[in-house]
Amino acid sequence: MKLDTNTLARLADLLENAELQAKDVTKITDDHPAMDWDDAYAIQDQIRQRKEARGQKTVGLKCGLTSHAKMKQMGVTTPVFGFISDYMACPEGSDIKMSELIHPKVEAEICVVTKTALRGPGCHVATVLAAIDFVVPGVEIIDSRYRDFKFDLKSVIADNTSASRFVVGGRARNADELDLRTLGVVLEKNGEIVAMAAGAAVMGHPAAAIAALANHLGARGKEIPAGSFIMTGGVTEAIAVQAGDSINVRFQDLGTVGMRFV
Ligand code: OOG
Ligand code: MG
Repeated sequence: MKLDTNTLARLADLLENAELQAKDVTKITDDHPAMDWDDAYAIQDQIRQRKEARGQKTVGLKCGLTSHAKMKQMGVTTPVFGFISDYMACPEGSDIKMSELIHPKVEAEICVVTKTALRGPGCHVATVLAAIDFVVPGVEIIDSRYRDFKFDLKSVIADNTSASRFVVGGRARNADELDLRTLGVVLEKNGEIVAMAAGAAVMGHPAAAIAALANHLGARGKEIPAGSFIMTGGVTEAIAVQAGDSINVRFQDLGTVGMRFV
C-alpha cells in the first residue's frame, strides 16, 4: 500500500460521488502516481462498504477486460474484478435513464450463478464448471466515472471497474447443456448488428475468467461464495449508447436480452 488511510477514503468518496451524481472526474492516478494494486482494490472495497452501510446489497461479482476485444479497446492486458449492487439491476426490456449516467456503453456477457464456493489458488476451468449452478445471459451497462472513458488499470479498479447497471434476461440453462466456448453472441443496436463474438473470446473460455476471479480473491484470503451471480466480462468491444437507442443481444441457446435508453 502506498496511499494513507485518509487518501484512500477521500478517493472512494470522490469516485462514489461521481457515480451517484453522474459527473465525471479525471483519472486518480494523475494526482496519485504512486498508487499500487492494493490501494486500487482498497478504494473499491471502501466504495462497497459505503454502499452496504447504506443498506445496498452486493448481489454479484464481475470480471472485466477479459476479452481481447475489450483489452484492445481500453489499451490494457490484464483482467480486473469488481462488484455489483442491487440498485444496478434493471428489468429485461426496461427503459434505462440516461440522466442518471455519464457516458454509458453496453457489453454482452455470459453470466453464471454458482452452487458451491470457489477458492483459489489453483482454480481452473474444470473446477469452475463443477461449481456452476446455471448459465444466464446478461448485458452490462458500464459507465466509467473518468472523463472520456480514459483510465489505466489501477484507476478503473478503484472505480469498481465502471460498474453501473446490468440486465439479465433470456433463459437460464445448465452448463452441461452448453459449450460456453462456441456459444454465439450477436449484439444489435437499433436493429442493426454492431458486434458479435463467441464465448471463447473471454480468455478462451468464460469459466477461465471465473477461475481468475477465484484466484484473485484467494490471494486476498477470500472466496467466491456458493450462490454467487458472476458476470464474466464483455465478449466484444463495448458499444456506446445514447438516448433513443435500443439494444438487443441474442445469445445462442440462451435467448435475448434487451433494453432501451431514454
Ligand atoms: C472497464 C470494465 C470492463 C468488461 O466486461 O470488460 C468490463 C471498462 O471498460 O470501463 O466490465
Ligand atoms: Mg463488463
